[in-house]
Amino acid sequence: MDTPLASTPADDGYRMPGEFEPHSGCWMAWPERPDNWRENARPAQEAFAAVAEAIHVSDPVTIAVSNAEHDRARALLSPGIRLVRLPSNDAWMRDIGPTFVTGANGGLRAVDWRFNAWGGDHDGLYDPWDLDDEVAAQIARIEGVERYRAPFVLEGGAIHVDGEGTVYTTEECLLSPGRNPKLSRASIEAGLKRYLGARKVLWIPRGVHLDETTGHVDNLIHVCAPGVVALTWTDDRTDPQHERSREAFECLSAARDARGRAIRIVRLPMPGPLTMTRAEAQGIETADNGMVREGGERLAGSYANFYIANTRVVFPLLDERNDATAAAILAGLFPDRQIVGVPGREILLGGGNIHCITQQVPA
Ligand code: KQY
Repeated sequence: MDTPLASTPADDGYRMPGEFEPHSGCWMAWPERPDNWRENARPAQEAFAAVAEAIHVSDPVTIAVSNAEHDRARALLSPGIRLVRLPSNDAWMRDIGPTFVTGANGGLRAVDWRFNAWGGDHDGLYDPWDLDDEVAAQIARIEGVERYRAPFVLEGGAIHVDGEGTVYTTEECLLSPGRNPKLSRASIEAGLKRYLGARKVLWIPRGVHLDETTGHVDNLIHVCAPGVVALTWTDDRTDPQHERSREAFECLSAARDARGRAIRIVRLPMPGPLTMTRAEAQGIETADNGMVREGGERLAGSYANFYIANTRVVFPLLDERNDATAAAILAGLFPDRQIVGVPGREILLGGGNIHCITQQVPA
């Protein structure tokens, strides 16, 4: 089982289901690196624990944790949340975990993408990233499922799917020089289709302004159902996000998905603009080959960065002026699920949000 399969999911009739399809569980990882999470990651650990508890009401949660942090995590979490001793360089399970694919016969398999910390030697966020790159294979082993090792760099946050043949991504991210500089757009598109069991790739130009992942699609949009997309939006034409969101809106309005449907686009307000305070920045340690944080820097906050659990949608509370509006829009998009807000600022300070720290296991 530790040797990757030589075929691809498309060869074997597997596909990545939409996140809105049923789950058997959800994986997360425990934050601890002090050069990304302020005050030795203690506030972030509380935020991650709150996300885990909110999801666990609906989807059984497993958290990967280092030996050093195991007991602390155990003390903070409900007994029903499973902890697995599995080290990583940081805690972005969407990006370091496997993307699960399912077969028509109900089989479950894992896709293990190559991971290079969002840009490798070109503009990666830290070095080394070797533990992160091992996580997907370890999770496949723990879940007892066979694994495909994709021959190119990709993170789970760089893609969204509708489960019916459509992949959504951004050019800014997947054509960035730090990921697959030797691959053409056509080969990346072919790789996405083969490893996600998809037929059509919709390329949105850019992601969220100043997103340090270089434009992850999961911070800009969320696929809520086949043919229905939530898009982060600001009406403020002077804000750099306006042009990015408008481009995405125009691109998706003109597109047809793999089934030939027009896409319904629902706008979610952009929180803020939000910035890191000087006190928050001072609580983050500086390290060689790590991230640099400064007070006043703008944060890439987005309500689109939520997790669709079986019975609820867990979204980040980011801005009192907009949280209730975001919740009301999500309630309209997900009438059969409870909408649950969890404080998201501490996660945002690390560079992402709830979608970035979770990875669903399809039922
Ligand atoms: O957004 C994500 N999927 C990951 C964010 C990584 C930030 C690292 N500091």
